[in-house]
Amino acid sequence: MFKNTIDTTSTSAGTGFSPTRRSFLQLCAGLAVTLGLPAEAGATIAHAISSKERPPVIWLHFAECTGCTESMLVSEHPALDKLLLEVISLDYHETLFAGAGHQAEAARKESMAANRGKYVLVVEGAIPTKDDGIYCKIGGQTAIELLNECAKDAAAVVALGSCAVWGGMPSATPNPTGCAGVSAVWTKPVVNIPGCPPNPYNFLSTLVHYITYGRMPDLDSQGRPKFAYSRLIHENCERRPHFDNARFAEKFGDEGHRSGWCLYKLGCKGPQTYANCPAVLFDDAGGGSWPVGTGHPCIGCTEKGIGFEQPIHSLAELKLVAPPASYPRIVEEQGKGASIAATAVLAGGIGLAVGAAATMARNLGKGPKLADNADDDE
Ligand code: FSX
Ligand code: SF4
Ligand code: F3S
Repeated sequence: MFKNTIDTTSTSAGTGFSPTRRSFLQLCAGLAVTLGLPAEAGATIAHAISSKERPPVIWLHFAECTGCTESMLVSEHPALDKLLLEVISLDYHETLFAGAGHQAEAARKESMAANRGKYVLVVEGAIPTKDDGIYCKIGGQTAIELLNECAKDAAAVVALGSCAVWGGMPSATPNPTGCAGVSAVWTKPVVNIPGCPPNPYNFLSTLVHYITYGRMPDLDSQGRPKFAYSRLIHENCERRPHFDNARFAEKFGDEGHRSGWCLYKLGCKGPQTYANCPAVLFDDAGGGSWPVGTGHPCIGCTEKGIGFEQPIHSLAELKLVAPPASYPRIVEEQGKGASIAATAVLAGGIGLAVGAAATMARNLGKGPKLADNADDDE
């Protein structure tokens, strides 16, 4: 039995949380790979989780649907929810707390005072900022006041879910309560883990990195962990070969849709969305357990300005030169190859919509470089 943490010596899954040593080590190796570390780092992670003090966590809820917490609770990997609760010391969480009212608030203040400068603050939900924040109050305090009070002495602040990162669904136009992300109120560094809901595995990997190495993982220019948000969904999508060969579902339920073809023409925002959904999947439900895998276009839930703002069926902007059939020939210099008109005809000829063809024509000749996140790539 390890100090203050998980019993990873068990050889039986049992009825409570008691992972076998083998499954625990497998999970740690998986976390290492997700973090972009060699699988051998799994042993370091396992040792850290098993031997270090669990960091105290204060977990706030503001304007949201609580799907972020829900997605943790129904996750596997194995029993990720329970592992998560064993990896951290969850001192305050409004939806999981048995206590309520003054009792719960007292527990929060007590933990914050006892762990000044050591606790991790997790914020779930957007912060209503209009009219001095009166549209979200807990225990008589506005979300703005609570966030400032709890962030002040935190070792790290994590915004979990698109609501907390950039406002998410509650901030959709016309945004009557002025919902915004944590960074609109708390201007010091914040680790942003967007997604509606965010992938629990990304959250756990971030915490495990913090516990193992004493610091948060490397972040991109939007404060997102690079290990999870450096690549476009379109780069790792299992339907990409269909995109590249101009095989598109045109309507829900048509033959292309039933055959698993690309969902671009149904409005998939994978070409504009940075997230590791197709690589990490959700909840160990097997292959295909992510939106596109189930036949629904990605709505860009991780991306500000796309999720809950762009119409679901609008065509995504293509950030990368694609498909390969339309690349300039290797002997032609980039940017000097096929003419705009010629490439537009070519793109149209392979079945892309007119708007997409024009976008592609603009992009052709630029080479496969990320348009936005290039500076963030490791
Ligand atoms: Fe938002 Fe999370 Fe979407 Fe819901 O709490 S990111 S609406 S899944 O629950 O904040
Ligand atoms: Fe996958 Fe969407 Fe890209 Fe098609 S457009 S390959 S469904 S991410
Ligand atoms: Fe969200 Fe798109 Fe992933 S809708 S969950 S970013 S596939």
